[in-house]
Amino acid sequence: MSDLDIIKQIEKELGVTLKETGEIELAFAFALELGESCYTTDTQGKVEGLSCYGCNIKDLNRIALQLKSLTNLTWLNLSSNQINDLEGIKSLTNLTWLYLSSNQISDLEGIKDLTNLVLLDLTDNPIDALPRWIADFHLELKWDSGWKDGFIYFYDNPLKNPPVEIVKQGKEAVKNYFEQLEIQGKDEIYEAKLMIVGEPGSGKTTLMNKLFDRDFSVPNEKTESTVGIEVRPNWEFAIGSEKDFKAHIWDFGRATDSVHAAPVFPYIRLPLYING
Ligand SMILES: Nc1nc2c(ncn2[C@@H]2O[C@H](COP(=O)(O)OP(=O)(O)OP(=O)(O)O)[C@@H](O)[C@H]2O)c(=O)[nH]1
Ligand SMILES: [Mg+2]
Repeated sequence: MSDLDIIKQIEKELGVTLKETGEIELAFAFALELGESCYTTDTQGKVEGLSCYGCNIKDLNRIALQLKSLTNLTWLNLSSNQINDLEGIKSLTNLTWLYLSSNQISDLEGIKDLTNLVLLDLTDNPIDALPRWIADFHLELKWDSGWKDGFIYFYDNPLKNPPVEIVKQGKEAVKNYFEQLEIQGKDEIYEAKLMIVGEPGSGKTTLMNKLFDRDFSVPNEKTESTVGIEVRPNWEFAIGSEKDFKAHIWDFGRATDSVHAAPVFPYIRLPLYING
């Protein structure tokens, strides 16, 4: 079966028309800049580039056999589909450029053996964890989206393990993260800052005292206003897990009410607010 027969099969299976674009540079422009579905052939008429952009592909196995039969295929664009399983491209080891942005990919196992890749675009997928082996993969990791060779692009993925801040620093930092994890293990931190903000005299300090001591009785006489910010650490309470939760309370005083203190909030990491 010729490569063009295979292209026809893919068109039929996906219900799309693929445009012959001639040169790979043109295909690049058509596929990546215009989001077109197209293919490109070499001088022998063998397909070397294929773009099935936005072809509504959920199950890659529908065209896996055809992709495998395109033996000269090095450039593949499957962006803007709903692919979540990469099993269908696992054995396409000739691939050099692979575009998988805007899909439903979270498991990267299918690209592990694609050792000839020079660019892999995984922008805008639901990847929240990277596999350990990615730190030894031959491409550099980049928190970005782009078309420069030498990188795997991860922009717009909800990465937690390792966190985005680590991925932004590149492969060496990711490698270091995994090594530290192996050495030190992982631990959950049940700790937070609790900021009590509100109008002067609205009862912030009283609330803090009550949180620390249930029996604290609300004074009848006028109390002194808080000056600045009073920080009381270690308010502990059970949350039904093996550890108690610990909160460090920040009580904002009259001159540092919510309006005046608002500019400092973004610089205080992970706070909980009570706004009176
Ligand atoms: N009746 C009643 N009085 C309260 C309550 N909470 C606070 N108060 C009284 O309100 C007054 C002000 O309370 P604080 O807790 O000092 O208020 P605050 O928001 O910390 O005030 P600043 O530090 O000046 O901003 C005190 O006289 C308290 O006794 C409450 O729940 N009920
Ligand atoms: Mg106060």
